[in-house]
Amino acid sequence: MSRAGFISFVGRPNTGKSTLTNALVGEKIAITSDRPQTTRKAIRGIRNSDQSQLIIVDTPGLHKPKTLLGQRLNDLVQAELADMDVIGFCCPANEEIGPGDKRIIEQLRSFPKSKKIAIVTKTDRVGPEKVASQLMALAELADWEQIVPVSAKNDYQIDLLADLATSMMPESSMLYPAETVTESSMEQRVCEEVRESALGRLQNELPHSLAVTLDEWNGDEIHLSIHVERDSQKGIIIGNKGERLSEIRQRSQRNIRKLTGKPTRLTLHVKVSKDWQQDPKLLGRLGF
Ligand SMILES: Nc1nc2c(ncn2[C@@H]2O[C@H](COP(=O)(O)OP(=O)(O)OP(=O)(O)O)[C@@H](O)[C@H]2O)c(=O)[nH]1
Ligand SMILES: [Mg+2]
Repeated sequence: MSRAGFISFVGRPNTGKSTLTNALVGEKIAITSDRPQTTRKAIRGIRNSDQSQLIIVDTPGLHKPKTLLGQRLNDLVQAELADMDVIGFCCPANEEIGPGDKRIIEQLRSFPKSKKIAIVTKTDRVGPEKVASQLMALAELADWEQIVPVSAKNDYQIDLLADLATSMMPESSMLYPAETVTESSMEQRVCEEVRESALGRLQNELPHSLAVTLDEWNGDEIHLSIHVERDSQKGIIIGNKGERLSEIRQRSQRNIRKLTGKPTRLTLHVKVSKDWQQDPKLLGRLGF
């Protein structure tokens, strides 16, 4: 009998949830960056094998919300967790466990039906003693079924984590067609590629202010809008003589061509959607 079911990764922003999701799926289905709050949707990735299907739900990092968007992202995570077979709490090896982590662990008690495991991420960033002390510190905080150290960067214990999670799944026939890797549409993935390229080139608070929407997809031509919150941010994205926008376009175009397998051409527009993170109407229009 085959096994299939759902595991969701939760944790503070920037703890490596999306990178781990990609490593388990074996393909980039979620964007990643060193800016917190990179993920803004629950993204489903699927790891397929002959006898099992592991559906991985990558979620936005949980944090104290400062905006209506932040509040909606937190609510979205809570809603996702209700249906999980397993919840994997992610905590990086190279950061002290703090109040933010403890608050999330506390919240996990509201989901008694899901099995809980703790995952220590980014073990390549520290020595073995620090990994061991992180494992012990986590063990004190909750009654985990398992605690697993991994490094997505070095492919350390990724297969082991997959086997372990699969063994915790119910017996079930396959839930998706065998070759499916994600539920995200090509349109969503294209928008996310543009946002990832932009995130990599910005500093401070601006990353939070970005959203990307698709205006038109016509054969090999794709037109997208990068939304910012204020007029002053428009200039920053465009850069001196349009240099930054041109870099963002080139980099995302390269990544999108890998996705489509075609000589796709991007056109990017920068738009001001005033204070969209706080505006219920604009949030709705941008898909939140
Ligand atoms: N060295 C190292 N860095 C990692 C590893 N996993 C993730 N990172 C880095 O950590 C940063 C955050 O990774 P993400 O996967 O985007 O983190 P996240 O938890 O999804 O973040 P949010 O979506 O903002 O909640 C990125 O710069 C990654 O490259 C790892 O195993 N080793
Ligand atoms: Mg993420």
